[in-house]
Amino acid sequence: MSSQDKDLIYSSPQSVVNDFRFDAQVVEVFPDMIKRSVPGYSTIIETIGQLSARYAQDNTNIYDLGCSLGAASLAMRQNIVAENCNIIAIDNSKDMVERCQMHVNAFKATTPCEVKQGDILTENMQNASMIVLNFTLQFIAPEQRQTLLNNIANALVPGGILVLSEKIYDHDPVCRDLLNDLHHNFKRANGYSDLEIAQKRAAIENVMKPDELSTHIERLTQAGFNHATPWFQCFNFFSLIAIK
Ligand code: GEK
Repeated sequence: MSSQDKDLIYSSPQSVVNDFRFDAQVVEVFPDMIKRSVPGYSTIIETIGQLSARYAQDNTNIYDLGCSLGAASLAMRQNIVAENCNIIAIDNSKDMVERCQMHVNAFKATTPCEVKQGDILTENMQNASMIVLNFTLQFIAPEQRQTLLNNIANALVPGGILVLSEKIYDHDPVCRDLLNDLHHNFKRANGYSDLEIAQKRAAIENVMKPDELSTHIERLTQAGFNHATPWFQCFNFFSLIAIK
């Protein structure tokens, strides 16, 4: 990796730490940032690929909501065995979408992948057998999350699956502090300094609002999913599956 690809955004002291944005500066270092910041990210992406082999149904759409650079879309594209599927990768950041399109263009596959700039809150999803929200719901305003989950459940065909990965807020302060400390140790072990960790936390706290696990399960149940369970946890990072 060249030093240009390394996430150094918060490495020098900033007099004012602005709210985090998915802009061109973040796009440049995103693969390094997410791998060094999110425990289990590679495992989750790989498992999304495996799940697409099992759950993608013939003649349906597959949505990757908040696709960033398209890691989940690419994993699904390599693994889907169902015929005549269409992957739709959506992100509202222009910079992310432009780079995602380049990544998608770089790989050949039989399943088409449409990359589009848009707001997942207004996307008219339909005829879907798999929908991925990989660390995206936490950036949606809390009051809009149930409506989005309802739209997702309505868009899925019977037997369709949602993969929902999120950072989780633990209600118990002792457990919360421990999980936060373990996550910070993970970041330190991956080369982030205490200054970088502190400045990133300040930048993200207004834009990323984690829910409790019980809130996620209640929302999924209310949206009409018949089955919902976490399949992955590392520290305060979870991934859930919900099946209609
Ligand atoms: C991955 N899923 O690598 N509409 C569309 N996109 C949105 C919206 C919205 N309303 N709000 C936020 N985003 C990816 C990682 S990152 C998570 C997802 C992270 C987009 C935002 O622009 C960003 O690209 C993405 O959601 C969240 O598997 O960086 O922690």
